[in-house]
Amino acid sequence: MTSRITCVVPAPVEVHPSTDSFRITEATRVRITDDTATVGHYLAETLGLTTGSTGEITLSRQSTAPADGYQLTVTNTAITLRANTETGLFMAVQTLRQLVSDEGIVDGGEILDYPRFAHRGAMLDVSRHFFTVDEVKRFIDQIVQYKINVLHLHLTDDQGWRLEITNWPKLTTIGGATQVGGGPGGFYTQQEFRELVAYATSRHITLIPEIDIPGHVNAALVAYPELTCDGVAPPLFTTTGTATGFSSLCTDKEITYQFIDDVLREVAALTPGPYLHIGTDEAHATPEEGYAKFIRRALDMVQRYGKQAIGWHEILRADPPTGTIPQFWSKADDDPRVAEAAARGHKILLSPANKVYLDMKYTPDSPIGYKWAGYLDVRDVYDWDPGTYLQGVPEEAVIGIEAPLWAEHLKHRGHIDFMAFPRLPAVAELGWSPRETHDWQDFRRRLATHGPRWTAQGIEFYPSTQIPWAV
Ligand code: NGO
Repeated sequence: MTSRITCVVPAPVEVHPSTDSFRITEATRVRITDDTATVGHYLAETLGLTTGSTGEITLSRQSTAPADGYQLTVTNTAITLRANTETGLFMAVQTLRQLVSDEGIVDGGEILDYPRFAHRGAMLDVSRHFFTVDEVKRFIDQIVQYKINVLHLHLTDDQGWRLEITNWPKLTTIGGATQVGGGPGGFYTQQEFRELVAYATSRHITLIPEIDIPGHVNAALVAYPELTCDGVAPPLFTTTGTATGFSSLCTDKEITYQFIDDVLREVAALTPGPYLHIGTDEAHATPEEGYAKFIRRALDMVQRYGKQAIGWHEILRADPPTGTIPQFWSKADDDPRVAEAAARGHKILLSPANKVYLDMKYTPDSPIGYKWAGYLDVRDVYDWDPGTYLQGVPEEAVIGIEAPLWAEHLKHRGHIDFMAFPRLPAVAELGWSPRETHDWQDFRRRLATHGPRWTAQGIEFYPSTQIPWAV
């Protein structure tokens, strides 16, 4: 049996296995001090241990690892987690969890670890199919195990508006009433959304809310027909349709700007993180001139409410200021407009559809998913380099990577599991691990040992034939 310390995902910067091993028993305690209490309690809760003023498992806020990195040492008698920040300690806990066997044996050795990219994200679309607060919390607990630190929530689209806006209540009572397939849909009250944000924060996840404008807004137009140019309410949209980008806010009406100002102000106030995502993709029903004017006004609002804007890469059509982050999502590895933006100083967020769109089928036999960007089995998702992938976009310009999970085909949480696992851990490794550790054969060997762990956690993963799963 190979040591679990050689099976960590994402691969750590340095791993030095030893012949020691620590046995966790009912008597094992986590030592809590003032500056490590929060993560210490989380660790104890996760491993089912008690805490005390002494203990064999200790956490320390002094480390030679860079911020958000950590050191982890396991000997026969002690486990030590060291980091300069709480986030670093939290990451150390995630690694430690992977070292514990069912019998409580922790393989010995030393790890030094820190992330390659700052932004390691997953996106969940709660518009096409609605997912409850508990379902999103469950997803958060799944992804933090792989050191994902950003959750982007796609809160609005043609099929449903999922966040309560107090000044525009019909957005949710009417616009949130259904979903793809015509089911009951749903939405988050502001109180529920705050609860989600707090949960994410407690897991060292930055939550990025997305309000997709000026296109992808059919649900809002049903609720408030005054936002259309002809004033006529369209019907609710409960299919995936054949046309994308068929709806648009009317960029010539002043009420449109009152509307987005209210929405962006309320969303900013609910969000402690630095970013607001304003969509901007596939605005095919918005006239070109209206698009640029609209985006610039929206960007001014985002800035006024103290946030930094992210938009799908079409946002570059409006020549936004360099603080705006384009999220690249096409399936080509070359986009001159994105390369120019990087050269001007924009940070780029990478979500190439043919690499990390988790709504794509794995193979032609997959029961759910799209295939417009290709079939993406684990190796397709793993075998590329975000630092060199997009022509003219050097590693320094890349803020990180994000795997979108669009939900046209995700009817329940089992579908989230199936599409995210095992692919999301592959994306997480691209975001976290140094390029030098990148090795498909070694990755499949390590990943194989995680299958039983997912099964124990009730994650209904896809057993890709590319991985030699352990049983
Ligand atoms: C596109 C589109 C989404 C779809 C998704 C499906 C972007 C940024 N806009 O990605 O509305 O849900 O494809 O794969």
